[in-house]
Amino acid sequence: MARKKSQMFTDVGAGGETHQSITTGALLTTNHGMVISDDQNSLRAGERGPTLLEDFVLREKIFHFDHERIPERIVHARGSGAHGYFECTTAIPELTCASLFQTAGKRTPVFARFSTVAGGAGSADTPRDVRGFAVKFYTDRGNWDLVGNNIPVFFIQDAIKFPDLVHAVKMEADRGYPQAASAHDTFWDFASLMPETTHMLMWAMSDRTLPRSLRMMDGFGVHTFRLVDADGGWRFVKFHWRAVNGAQSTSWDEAVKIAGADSDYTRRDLFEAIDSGNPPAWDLAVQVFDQAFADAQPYDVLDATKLIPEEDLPLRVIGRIILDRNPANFFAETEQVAFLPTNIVPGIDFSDDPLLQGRLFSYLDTQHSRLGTTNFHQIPINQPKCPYGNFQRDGHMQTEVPVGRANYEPNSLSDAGEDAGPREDPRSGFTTVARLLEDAAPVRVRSELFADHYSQARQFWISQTPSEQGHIVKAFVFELSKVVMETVRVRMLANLVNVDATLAARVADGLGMDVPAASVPARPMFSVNASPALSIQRSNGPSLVGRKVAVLVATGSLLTDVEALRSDFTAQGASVVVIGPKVNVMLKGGSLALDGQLAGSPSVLFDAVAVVLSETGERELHADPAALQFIRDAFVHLKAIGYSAGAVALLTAAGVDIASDGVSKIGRQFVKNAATRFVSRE
Ligand code: HDE
Repeated sequence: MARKKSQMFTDVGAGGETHQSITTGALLTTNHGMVISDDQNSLRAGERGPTLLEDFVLREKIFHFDHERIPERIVHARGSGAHGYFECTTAIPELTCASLFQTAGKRTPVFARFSTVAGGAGSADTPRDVRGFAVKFYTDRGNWDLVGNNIPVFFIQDAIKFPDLVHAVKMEADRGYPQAASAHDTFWDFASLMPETTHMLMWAMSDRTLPRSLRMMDGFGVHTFRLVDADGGWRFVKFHWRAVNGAQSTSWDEAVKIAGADSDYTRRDLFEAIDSGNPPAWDLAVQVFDQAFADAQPYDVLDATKLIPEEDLPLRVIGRIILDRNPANFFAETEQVAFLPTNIVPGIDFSDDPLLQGRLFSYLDTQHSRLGTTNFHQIPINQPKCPYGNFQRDGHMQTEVPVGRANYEPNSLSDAGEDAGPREDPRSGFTTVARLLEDAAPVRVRSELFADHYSQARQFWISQTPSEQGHIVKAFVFELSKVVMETVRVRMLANLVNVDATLAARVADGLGMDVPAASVPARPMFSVNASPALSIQRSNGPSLVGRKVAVLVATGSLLTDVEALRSDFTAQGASVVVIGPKVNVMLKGGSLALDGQLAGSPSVLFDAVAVVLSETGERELHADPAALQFIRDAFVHLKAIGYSAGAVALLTAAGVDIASDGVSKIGRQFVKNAATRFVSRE
C-alpha cells in the first residue's frame, strides 16, 4: 500500500502490511520508528556530566555508522555506475532466442559499472590500469550480466592463476605499496615468468589503459560465448562495445597530473555528462562464428589471451546502450551491484574457456562475502525486473515474505486449494547447449595452441601508429625502471624480443640495458598482418562530442569572444568551461562568474584550450606560474590551442610557437582543431 508522506505516522495498514523503507519522512525516527526529539545532543548526567549508556538513540546511530562500510571488491574496487537502457537495433532471431535481441527497437533496462582493477575504492581514477566494463541487462527473461573489460584479451589463460596475478599486481605484501600501480617488482616478476601475459601487457602498456573518460573507451566481453537459437543450434560469439563518440586517451604525463588535480576525474566526468543531458552511448557488436571457423584459426578461440582480428571477422552492430540516469545513491546502487558471469538468459551460453569457467564460481562466492548474505539478489539494484520465484527460503536479511505452505516441490497443495508455487518449464527455461566433451578424462593440461604467447602480441605492436608505438616503449621503460630486481627486467626484455626486436631494443635503450637473447617460445609463432582496428589513432576520427574546452580569461577579456566560443562548441556537442585567476572577473562587456579558478583547473582536465586575453589581462597572468603551466601543458599534451591577439605574449612566454600545428587564432579553425590532438607535435 502506497502512503503519502503526511500520513506516514498515522496510517499503519490495518492488516499490518509491510512497507518499503521510509527515508524521506517528515519526522526523524530511530530505525524502529520511534520519533526522535533531539538529534543534536546525547543524553548526559547533567549539563557537563558523562554520557549515559541508556542513550539508545545515540547508540543505535553510532552502531549503524560503525558498520557503514562493507568489504570492498578484491579487484575492481574503484568504480562508477549509471543506469540506462539497451536498444536492439538489428534483431537476430536466426542466431539467438535471447528475448532482448528478438525485435529491433526493443528496449531493456541496464545498469553499467566501470572500474579500475588494481586500486582500492578510494584510489585515483587515472592510474595506468585496465578498466572494467560491466553491464547488467534486466531482460524480461532474467538478468544477463556481460562482465567485461576495456581490453579484448586477458593476462592469463586459466582461472587457477588469477589469485597469483592479483596478489602480484596489488600493493606488495610486506610494504603495502604501491597503490593502484603495476610498476613494481612483484607484478613484473610474475608477468615475466608467465609469457602468456605478453599480449595483454602490450595492451596494458598502450594508450588503452589511460582512457580520457569512461565515456571514451571501448569494451569487450573478452571470452568466447555461445548464441543459441530457438532450435538449440548454436554459434560462437564475441561481444564488443564501441564508444559511439570515439575512443580517446590521455598521455601518461597528463594522467599523472590529473591524479593530483582531480582524483575523481572520470567519475565526475561520467556523472556530469549524464547530469547535463549528454548521455554516453556504446554500440553493442558481435563477431559470430562456427566451429569450422574456430578450427581454421592458428589460435584457440577458447584462449582469453587471443582475439579475433576484425579484419578476419567483421563486427556486426546489433544494438546500443545509452546511459541516461545517474544512481540516486552511490552505495545502494554502484557499491552494492553484484555482477555474475553466471547471470545469463536463454539464448546465450558459456564456452569452455578455462578462464571463464573459473569465473562462473568466483563471483557468486565473492558477492556472499561482500554483501554478507545469500539474499543479495533482493537488493533493489540486483533484483530482476521480471517476475521471479523459487523455493529457496530464509537466510540472512530475508526481506521477502513468502506466503503459504509451498516451500518445496513437487507438491500437491493445489489439491487443497492452496497456491502450489512456481514450476520449471522445459520449453522456455534455460538449457545448456548439447555438446560432446572432447576428452572425458580429467587432465590438468591446456590445448596445444594455448602455448603460443607472442604472435598476437606482435600483431598488436605492428598495428600501432609510430606515435602509439612510442607510448608503448615509454610505458615499458617507466614500469621496468621501477623494478629493482635486475633479473626480472632482463627476463622481460627477453620475452619482448619475441614480440619485436626493435621494441625490445628501444625499451632496453630507455633503461640503459643490453638486449638479452630471446626467451625460447613454447611454440613457433604464426605469421600475422597488421590490424588497423587495434589502433585507437587509426580507428577513431576527430570528434567534439562530449569534449571539454577551457577558455582562459582575465580582466578585460572580451565577453563576446567567450560567448562566441561557447555557442560554437556547444553547437557541436562539446562544453565550455571558463577559467580565470579569480572566480569573478570583470570582462569587457560585463562581469562573469567563472567556472573555475586557474590554480584548481589546470589544462590537463580539458581537451582543448582557448586563451582569450586583453593586454591588461595578459599582464595580469604574465608572471603567474599556473597560467604558464596551463599553456605549456596543453602544448605538450598535443591539444589544440586557440588564442586572441592579446594572448600572444603569454603563449610566447610559455614557450609556445604560434606557428605550430594545432595552434590558431580563436575562430573556425580552432573549433576544427579542438576535435583532435596534434600527434605531429610529439
Ligand atoms: Fe573478475 N572479478 N575475475 N574479471 N571482474 C571480480 O567480483 C575473477 C576477469 C571483472 O563492477 C570480483 O564482484 C576471477 C576477467 C569486472 O562490480 C571477483 C577471474 C574479466 C569486475 C572476480 C576474473 C573480469 C570483476 C571482485 C579469473 C574481463 C567488476 C568483486 C577467472 C572479462 C564488476 C566482484 C563490478 C570483479 C573474480 C577474471 C572482469 C573477485 C576469479 C577475464 C569488470 O569475483
